[in-house]
Amino acid sequence: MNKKYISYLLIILIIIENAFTQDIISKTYNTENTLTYWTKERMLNTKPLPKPLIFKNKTINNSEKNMIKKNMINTRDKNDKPFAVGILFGQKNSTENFICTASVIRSDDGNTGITAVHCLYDWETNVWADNMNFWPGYDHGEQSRYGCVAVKKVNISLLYINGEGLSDDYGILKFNYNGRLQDNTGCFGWGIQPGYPVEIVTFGYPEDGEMDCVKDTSNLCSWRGNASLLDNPPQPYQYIPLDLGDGSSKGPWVIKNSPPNNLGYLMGITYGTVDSKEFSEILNFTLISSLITS
Ligand SMILES: *[C@@H]1O[C@H](CO)[C@@H](O)[C@H](O)[C@H]1NC(C)=O
Ligand SMILES: *[C@@H]1O[C@H](CO)[C@@H](O)[C@H](O)[C@H]1NC(C)=O
Ligand SMILES: *[C@@H]1O[C@H](CO)[C@@H](O)[C@H](O)[C@H]1NC(C)=O
Ligand SMILES: *[C@@H]1O[C@H](CO)[C@@H](O)[C@H](O)[C@H]1NC(C)=O
Ligand SMILES: *[C@@H]1O[C@H](CO)[C@@H](O)[C@H](O)[C@H]1NC(C)=O
Ligand SMILES: CC(=O)N[C@H]1CO[C@H](CO)[C@@H](O)[C@@H]1O
Repeated sequence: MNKKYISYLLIILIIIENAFTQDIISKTYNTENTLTYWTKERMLNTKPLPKPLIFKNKTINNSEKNMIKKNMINTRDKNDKPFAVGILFGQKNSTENFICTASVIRSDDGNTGITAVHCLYDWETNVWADNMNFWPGYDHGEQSRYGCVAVKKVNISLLYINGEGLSDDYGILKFNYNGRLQDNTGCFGWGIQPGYPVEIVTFGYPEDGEMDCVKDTSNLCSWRGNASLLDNPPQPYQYIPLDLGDGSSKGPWVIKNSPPNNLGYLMGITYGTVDSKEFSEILNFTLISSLITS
């Protein structure tokens, strides 16, 4: 091959590389001091991040409200505590401590989690969260047998930043775990887009809201019922008929969950409340796939 041809080839390769990676930004963390920072006292005194406002220009009309009320159930299996769901502690701007809910999702390397981007990155100030660690199966203010795992890398989509925090609000965590965390905690599959209504279970660590459990941000709570589609501008959302509260924000919405054997598939992430209804975006699995592997 002559030189000119090789440099053409290189340019083409660079363009292809950019086409696949330009929409993703990531940050890598030094995890040395992450675990020692999070003392029990600090953990118990940390507040959840508030949910973002959604539908800034939209109110839900009465016929929609009635549709939302249909399908409501509120049962809870007391054994519903998968290790694949956990609490995420972190710091904003190296000062303000916060908690979010995160979950382990299936990946080739076995050490991948998902939560909302607004737990990881502030699009208004361009500041990354740091000092993050994940406690799989954390409950009653106590760690599970899997303890605490530092977050060593996060990947988020530029679509979230370009959309000023109102779309694509989910990001990928890479855990600093010696081995494959998902083989121990279990994990949620992903990639199935359901029809509606669809039975789901959702999990979180609420400090308020309408879930039937002790709501002090240290208990792993769950709710089962039907999710429906709100096929309306500004974009379609899926919703359930109750307010899950702050702290449960960013928790997983899961279909085909039949414990103890099948954890099921992630199909949503708690995003925001309007009129006592909890909303999730319709997940873009192509985006999730590229956040994990591209
Ligand atoms: C309420 O919203 C639903 C769903 O978007 C729409 O089909 C219906 O026409 C609206 N009703 C009124 C009275 O605006
Ligand atoms: C969910 O919706 C389906 C279809 O409308 C219905 O058959 C089912 O009973 C609902 N499930 C719950 C738990 O309400
Ligand atoms: C972040 O922290 C720095 C230094 O502590 C401070 O100057 C800045 O105002 C903070 N930014 C935000 C958005 O809180
Ligand atoms: C889903 O994500 C992919 C990859 O980032 C993007 O190309 C595509 O436009 C997105 N689809 C929708 C419906 O937003
Ligand atoms: C983040 O994306 C980069 C490339 O875009 C990829 O190499 C890396 O594996 C991804 N990280 C995670 C945590 O999935
Ligand atoms: C039509 C309308 O009400 N637009 C408003 C939507 O919300 C943004 C931000 O809150 C406002 O700036 C617009 O005026």
